[in-house]
Amino acid sequence: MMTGEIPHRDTLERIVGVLRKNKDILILEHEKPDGDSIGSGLALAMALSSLGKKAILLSQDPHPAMYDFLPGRHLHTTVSCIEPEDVDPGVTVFVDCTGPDRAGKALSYARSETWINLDHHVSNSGFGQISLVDLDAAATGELVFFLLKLMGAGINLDIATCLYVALVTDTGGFRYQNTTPRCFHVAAELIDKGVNPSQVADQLYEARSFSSLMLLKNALHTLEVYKNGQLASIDVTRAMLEDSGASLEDADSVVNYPRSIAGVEVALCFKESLDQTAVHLSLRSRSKVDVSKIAGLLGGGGHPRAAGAVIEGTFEQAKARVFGVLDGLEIWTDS
Ligand SMILES: [Mn+2]
Repeated sequence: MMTGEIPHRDTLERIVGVLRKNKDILILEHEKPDGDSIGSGLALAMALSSLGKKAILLSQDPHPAMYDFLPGRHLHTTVSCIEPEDVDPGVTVFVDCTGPDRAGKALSYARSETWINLDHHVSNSGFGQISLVDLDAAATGELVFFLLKLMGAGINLDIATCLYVALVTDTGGFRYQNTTPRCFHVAAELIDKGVNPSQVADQLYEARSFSSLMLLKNALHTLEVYKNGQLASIDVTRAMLEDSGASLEDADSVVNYPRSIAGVEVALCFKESLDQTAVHLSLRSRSKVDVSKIAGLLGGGGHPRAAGAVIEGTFEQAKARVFGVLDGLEIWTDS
């Protein structure tokens, strides 16, 4: 099966032109990188390396351990391991970043004149000399796939695995509303390259740590529903993290549990920061409510079905503020 036509051919050709002209290429992920940012970044870095480029994939934060199985890790580094002076990129590619600031501390390394913006978030600011923001792309990895095809970079099994992980993670295992025919066509081509879907799923979803389950056990005690069962909320406190020995990244999947309740449209997960000065809010919705707008009201952003915000203050203050905003929305029905 082939994906046939390449979308955004003109923009992608401009990007290929810039990448061809430059030897030193810096690729930036967003803070707290997810499977899409990591998979897209590693795939692009490996492909550029295979074309003789000096590609560095850089992020503010380390990759979560669940992605340790991915190839190409030798091309990735974090800001704590390299100085800005050690990097002299001719071009910088931002993957999966709504704006330059999303790169966090890695932004100060982007000293090239040219920035390329590859993303699929509705809240993308359109930054960069060349910007390709495709809201129909299930993942940024889908855009990297077409870029590599156009560039004539061979998509080997290593690159295919990274792109496949980008697709799987951003679609929640091909379950969310962003799962499109095109996304499946790309996935099929990657499987043709040798990706083993069940092995990848095993690595991503069936290899949890005991401590992450203990964290979930504690968090489930706080599960509550509101608004006639349309809103559900769960808490992850610092104490729960300490008791369970789980990591902050283990808390990322907790929001899926309130979202999985029948009838729930909006799910919230409140995660207390380790210094207890802020709360990280994750928002998810099932099919109707655009949670990126709710996150926007709280100073955050994201996708219609998955968004987030950081709220300063104690746990109680942050929760009160969020519920105050949610109470003011006319999205809840009586039955
Ligand atoms: Mn993404």
